[in-house]
Order: sequence, then structure tokens, then C-alpha cells
Amino acid sequence: MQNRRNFIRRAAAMAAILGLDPARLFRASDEPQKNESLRNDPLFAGGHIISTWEGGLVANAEAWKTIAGGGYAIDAVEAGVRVIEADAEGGSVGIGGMPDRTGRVTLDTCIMDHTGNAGGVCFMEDIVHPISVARKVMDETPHVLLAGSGARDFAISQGFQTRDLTTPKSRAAYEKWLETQQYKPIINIENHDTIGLLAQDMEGRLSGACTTSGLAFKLRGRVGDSPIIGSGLYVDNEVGGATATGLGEAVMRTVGSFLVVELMRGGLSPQAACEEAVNRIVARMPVDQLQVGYLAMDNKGHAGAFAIHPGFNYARTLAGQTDLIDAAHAIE
Ligand code: SD4
Repeated sequence: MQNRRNFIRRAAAMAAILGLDPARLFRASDEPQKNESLRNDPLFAGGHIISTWEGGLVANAEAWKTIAGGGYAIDAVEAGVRVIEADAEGGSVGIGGMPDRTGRVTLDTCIMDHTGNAGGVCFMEDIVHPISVARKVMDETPHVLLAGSGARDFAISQGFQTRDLTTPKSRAAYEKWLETQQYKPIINIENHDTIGLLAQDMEGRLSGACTTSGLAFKLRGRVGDSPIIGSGLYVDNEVGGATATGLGEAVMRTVGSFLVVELMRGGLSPQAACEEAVNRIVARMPVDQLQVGYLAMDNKGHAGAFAIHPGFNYARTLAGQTDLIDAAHAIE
């Protein structure tokens, strides 16, 4: 540990002498990954996007513009989820996101690229596009996750504007919730609040993004799975990527997205891996009031999705054609 600390200190000092950005020293290579065996695989099509829920349709359409233009998957995933963050009507992350039990909107977000670089923000307020702040954490700092007022201050230092993220609709929902103050973290198609989006570009580079305002009326300070690399999102270009939606606590307890990717590494298809990860939750905790959905793709153009209960769906774009697909589920 000490050796590593000394190494980092020495490397940072060296970077300063050479006039380099020290943040860049601690990251994996920025070179596009050229995976020749993948590109020679007859199944590899390139240009594949999947994202959670029906809102994914518009997110995929935006992400596809980057992919179709020959751009990087990391730019596509950021552009795609920004559409959802900016949608005030969606009741989703960003403007109009559901507040916590004190009436304030707090945001959980992360992003990961084809080289294993990652960035995230959690418990952050007042910024419309947390995904772009997460991208800045990844690109401009040696860190992976910034929280709360520190994340907000960092965003401001990077030129992001602040604004009140509540809307008349979200304030009305909060006022109504105050009448009973019941905390029922049931998540389904009517009240979901997250977008997880995975994309593979034409060069075979995989990236992912996950962004949310988390559970409606959550305890102040609660952070879910969505900004946690390995829980709400994980990408490994050698294997594939996965993202989660639903009750973050169940995902975090099983490190869900990392689990799905590791299961794929072990040979399972994206579908079988999502099923196994859901089954782990079902085996370990009471699930009658608990929804979790996983969505995954491998690096050869296959996708899979599975949820505990009915109602989870996802948007899939392959070679420019988009479909909305109902996920299979464990319990009727
Ligand atoms: C969370 N996983 O904060 C998120 C919520 C979610 O659809 O996915 N909603 O626990």
C-alpha cells in the first residue's frame, strides 16, 4: 500500500515536472481497443444500443446519431441519457426528478468506457446533467466518485450552471406524499426513475451510463446502486456490459452489474447472466415488494434482460433498427 502511495506521489511529481496532467497517469490507455478476434467474428455487427424502460427509445435515437456517425460509444451513452435528464415531464433524473423526503432532488450517476475508465457523482443537487459531471470526474480527475456538495462544487468549477430541479409536477407529487408519508419503494413501469444505457460503437468499443434521482421520497442522504461502478453499471470490453434498475439496495447487496458481466465472462449468455443475477436476489431476500431488472449485452451483438416481476422493458437498437422489448421475469 505504502509502495503504491509512494509510486503515486512520485508519478504525480514527475507529471508536474513534465507539465502533464497527473489525472491521466492513473488511467487505462485512451487508445481505442482494437480487438481483432472480435472484429473477425461473423456475429459481430457493431452499432448496438440497449437502455432501460420505454424512455430508452428517445435516448437510443440520440445515442445512435453518434454511433452511426462513427463516433465513440462513450460519447453516445452520454448524449443518449442526457435526453432523459433534460426531460422535465419524465419524472426521471435531472429536471423533474422525484425529490427525497425533504423535498430536494438528489442525483446518482455513473459512466464507464471501453478501457475501464469510470466516473460518477452521488447525492448531488441542482445540476441538470449529472452524467456530464460524471464524465468530467472520469476525464479530469484521478477519482471515480464525488459526493454531495463536493460533487456540486466540482460541477460548478467545470462550468455547469445550477438550477432548481423541481417542477410543478414533482412538487405536487411531493405534497401528496406528505399527506401519508408512506415509504414504499415499489418500482415498476409506471414509476421508474432511472436510465441505464449500454452501447457498442462500430469499432467494437463498449461503454455505459446510468443516471437517476433514485427512489422517490428516499431518506435524505440515501445513495443507491446507480452511481456505484459494479452495482448500477459495469462494462468490460473483453466481455460485455450490464446495468440495473429497481431497488438499489438489492442490487448493491449482490453487486449486480459486476456479477452479470462476470457470469458472461464465465460463458453465460447476457440473458442467462441476467436471470442468474435476479435469481440470487430472489434466493436471498423477500421480493414480494421488491423489483429489480437487469439489462446486459455481450460484445458480439447479443442482449438479454430479466426482472423479478413483470413490467420491466427495454429499448434495443441494432444496426439502426429500434424495438421496445418486454423483459421476462422470475415471479408472476
Ligand atoms: C435506486 N436503482 O436509486 C435506483 C432506482 C431505479 O428505476 O432504478 N429506479 O435504487
